[in-house]
Amino acid sequence: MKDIKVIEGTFTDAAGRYAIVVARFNSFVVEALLEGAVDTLVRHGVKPADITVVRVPGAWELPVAAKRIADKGDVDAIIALGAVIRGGTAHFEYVAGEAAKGIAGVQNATGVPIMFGVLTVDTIEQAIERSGTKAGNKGGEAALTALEMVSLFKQL
Ligand code: INI
Repeated sequence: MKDIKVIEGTFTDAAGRYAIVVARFNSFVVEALLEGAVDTLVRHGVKPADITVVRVPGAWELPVAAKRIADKGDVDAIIALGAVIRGGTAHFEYVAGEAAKGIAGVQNATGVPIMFGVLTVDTIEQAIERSGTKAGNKGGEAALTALEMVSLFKQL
């Protein structure tokens, strides 16, 4: 990489304002994702006063709430957290698909980085594994990505 200019984010440049949008649906899993996200931000030096938690009913409502927050212009990154767990009908496909598409759309439309911390899993066991047990905590991982993006955007 000699003589090549590389711009990248770090995890040590904590200053920034973060909103965490949290779906209430499947709350036993999603609250664990929220704990992981807050813990990761605070342990990397983000001030609690710079973190705002916004609750919405379900993953379906994450994009529109994220859009409203992004449009206000007072946060540097948004972390969207939810859990969509497959049931016996096609409902899962609609909710998971629109949450993903919607969040991507808001991120691209507003330029505010929005982390996709939404579990889309087949079983409750898979959700539990990803919310603080054997597959880690996807809320914490989303928060790390947010830190990196805020740090990166300060340089771009
Ligand atoms: N919302 C979720 O966050 N996860 C789910 O698994 C889920 N399922 O399976 O139904 C879910 N549905 C609710 C949805 O997000 C909306 O809140 C609801 O349809 C009202 O708009």
